[in-house]
Amino acid sequence: MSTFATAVKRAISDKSPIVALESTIISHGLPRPANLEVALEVEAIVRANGATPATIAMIDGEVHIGLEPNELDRIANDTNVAKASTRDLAIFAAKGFSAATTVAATAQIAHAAGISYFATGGLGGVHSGARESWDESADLFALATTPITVICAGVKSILDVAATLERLETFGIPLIGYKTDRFPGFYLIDSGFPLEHRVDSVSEIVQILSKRRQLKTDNCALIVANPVETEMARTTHDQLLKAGLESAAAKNITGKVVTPFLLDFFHNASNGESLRVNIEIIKSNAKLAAQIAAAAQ
Ligand code: PSU
Ligand code: MN
Repeated sequence: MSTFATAVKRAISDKSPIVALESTIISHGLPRPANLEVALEVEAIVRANGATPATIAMIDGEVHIGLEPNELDRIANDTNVAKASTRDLAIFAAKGFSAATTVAATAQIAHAAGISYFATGGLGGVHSGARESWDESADLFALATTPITVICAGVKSILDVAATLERLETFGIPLIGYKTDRFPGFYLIDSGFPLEHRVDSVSEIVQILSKRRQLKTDNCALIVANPVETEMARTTHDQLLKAGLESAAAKNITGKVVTPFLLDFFHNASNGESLRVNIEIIKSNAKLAAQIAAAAQ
């Protein structure tokens, strides 16, 4: 059912560290041609920090764990690549479609393949207006049921952050800040909400992971929140957020296209600023994920 890239196959047999990477950010989260450049750089960062990258996607109905360069190119440049959450995987597989995987789908595929570390940009969560729309990312439920360590810059600031934090608590998903006491807001260093738990080193994270196994509380994800270093200008951010949400509402954007729409709105309207931050985020999370994976060996 799944095809493993050569390097990933080797890493599995050597029992050397592997970091899973999602592909929705490549095909639906970043504009071309930056998306392919970033995807390649992110893989190089994982390697430079002692782990093997495994970018996950579906190609012609087949799940790929690790992409060869031509496959990464296809995910980045083929406009027919769909967005697959967990529920879409079997349907797309049966139809022979190609699709990028979200955090939810990537986490589940990675776990099934025995991969324990996963880097992404920002997690999906509860959308603003969810009281009426019920729009809540499938990422939350997947993280509640998948044992994996996810390194991210918090949740996208386009979401209802307070509601998302409550849902993470309800689902029992542990959340730790890396060198921060504040929950990061993707484009922003601080989403405005505090974190209960902070760590200041990779070794502390490794210790927590080992305690999770001992206490058998490792049946869900552990989220490591790693804030961006140079955030987006706050005034630009707040203006764009308001305009983006208004535009989505005016255009009746619903369902799985909401997140790509808003990310694209930010990229178009921020003069490259949101793109710069988005790239910094994914690179820095990939680095930290590789360091954790290598240290946990
Ligand atoms: N973070 C990014 N860019 C993205 C995403 C996250 O920096 O494109 C994607 C992830 O794949 C995440 C998805 O799982 O957005 C959430 O989509 P939704 O809100 O429809 O669940
Ligand atoms: Mn949604």
